[in-house]
Amino acid sequence: MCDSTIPVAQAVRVTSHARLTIRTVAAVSLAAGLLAGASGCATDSSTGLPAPSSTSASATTAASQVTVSGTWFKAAKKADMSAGFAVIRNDGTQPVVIVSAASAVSDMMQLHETVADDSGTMTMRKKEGGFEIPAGGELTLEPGGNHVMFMGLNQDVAAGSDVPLTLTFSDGSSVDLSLVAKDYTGANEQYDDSAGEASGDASAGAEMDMGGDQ
Ligand SMILES: [Cu+2]
Repeated sequence: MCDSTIPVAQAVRVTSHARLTIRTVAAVSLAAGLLAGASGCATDSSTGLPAPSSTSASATTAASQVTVSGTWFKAAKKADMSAGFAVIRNDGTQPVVIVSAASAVSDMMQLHETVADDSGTMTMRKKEGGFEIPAGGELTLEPGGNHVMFMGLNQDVAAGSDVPLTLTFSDGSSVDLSLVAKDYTGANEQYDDSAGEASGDASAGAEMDMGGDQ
């Protein structure tokens, strides 16, 4: 009997600010098998890994390596842009990359970075390649920095309400978050859509009507 402890990423901890669940993702059993093989440890289960809690070794997905805290959302009106923020820590031994975001309150979502343009104006733009978080590292999404952009709300989001947000990683795994909406003013960055021209979604600019519905 082999009882060596494979340093499996810890199960995701849930903070007071984040309700977070992990979607079970297929194809983890293969990775788990490789892990078990690498350890040189004969096992008698299908995965060879200590079962985290429920189903087989979801601990090998990017989503299961991260701990999310401090989630919040800038309260805004329907048709306005807004943004979501959090601190995402990678507890795993491999880098993880967030490649996309989705939410029920906005049909168009982007991962944004904020940079200074030639005149010193802070400008936000699509982060090419997504957000990479190194092993043991932390990504802070905050006003004036990296953030998840909601390009146009399809409903009012008042302070105090919860906003669902799903972040998907490059391996296809994802985390479902709940962001509490807060009133916030500041970080009025410009949006520079020209930076995204290589990505092929030039239509984003045409839909960036901030003038309301009159
Ligand atoms: Cu933005």
